[in-house]
Amino acid sequence: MTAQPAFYFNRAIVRRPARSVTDGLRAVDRGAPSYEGVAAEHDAYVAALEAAGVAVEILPPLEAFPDSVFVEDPALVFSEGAVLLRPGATSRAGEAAALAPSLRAHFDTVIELPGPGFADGGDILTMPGEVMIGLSARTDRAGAEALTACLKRLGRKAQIVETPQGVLHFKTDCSLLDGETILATARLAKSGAFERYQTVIVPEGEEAAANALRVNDAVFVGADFPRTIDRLDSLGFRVVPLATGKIGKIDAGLSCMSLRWRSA
Ligand code: CIR
Repeated sequence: MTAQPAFYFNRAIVRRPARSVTDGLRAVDRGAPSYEGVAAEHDAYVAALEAAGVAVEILPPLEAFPDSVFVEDPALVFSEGAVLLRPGATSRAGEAAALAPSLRAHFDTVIELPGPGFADGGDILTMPGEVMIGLSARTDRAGAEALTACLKRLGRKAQIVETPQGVLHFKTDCSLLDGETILATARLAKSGAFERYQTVIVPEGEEAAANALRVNDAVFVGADFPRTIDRLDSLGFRVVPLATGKIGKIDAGLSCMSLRWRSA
C-alpha cells in the first residue's frame, strides 16, 4: 500500500461536455443547465487544475452520452494502474469503453471490473491507507466486492461503507481534505464511516459543498457555499472557489469532472 498523499496529482483526464449535457441525469428536475454554462464551468475547472500544477488531457465530447463530462464515474485511477468500472446508470454504461483507449495509453495496468455488479467512481473515496467504496443506487454489493478484488491486485485495501438513502454517490457527501481529514455532510458523518478520521462538517444548507476537491495545495470548493469556504479558509486551507451552479443542476460537483493521479 502506498503511503503517498492521496491528493498529490500531476496528471488528469477530463472530457469536454457534449451539447447533449442538457439532457444529463438528475434526481430532481430544476431545469436543464445551458450547454454554454456547463462549458464555462468546465473551462474554469480545467484552468484551476492546470494552475494547481496538473497536466490535463482533454478528451473530445461524446454526444451519445450526456453525462460523459463526468469522467470520474466510469473509471478509477492510481499511480499504479487504472480500473475500468461498470457505471450503474444504463445511459452511462458505454462510457467506460469510450475511456479505455486513453487509460491504456497512460497506464500499463488497466483492469476491467468483472460483472455482474456495478460501481461508479463517484462512490469511491481514496484515502492514503485505504479506498472507501460507498454502496449506493449506482454501486451495488457485487460491484463493490468485485472492485475490492481489483484494488487488491493494485496493492490497495478497500472498505465497503454505506451511502445515506437518497444521496446519489458516496462522494456527493464527502471529500478528502488532507491525509486524515474528510469534509462531510452531517448525515454521512453520522453513519460512522469516518470514525478513524477527523471530519469537518459542512454547514446546514450547504450540503452540496461536501463534494470539494483537494488538488496539491489547493481545495476546490463550490463558489456558492460561502460558509464552507470561510470555514476551510479559517482552518488554513488554500480554497479555490469554482462555479458549480450549472453542473449542480445535473447532480454533479467538483470531483466528477476529472480523473486524477500522480505519475512518476
Ligand atoms: C449522473 O447522474 O450520473 C450525473 N448527472 C452526475 C454524475 C456526478 N458524478 C459524480 O458525483 N461523481
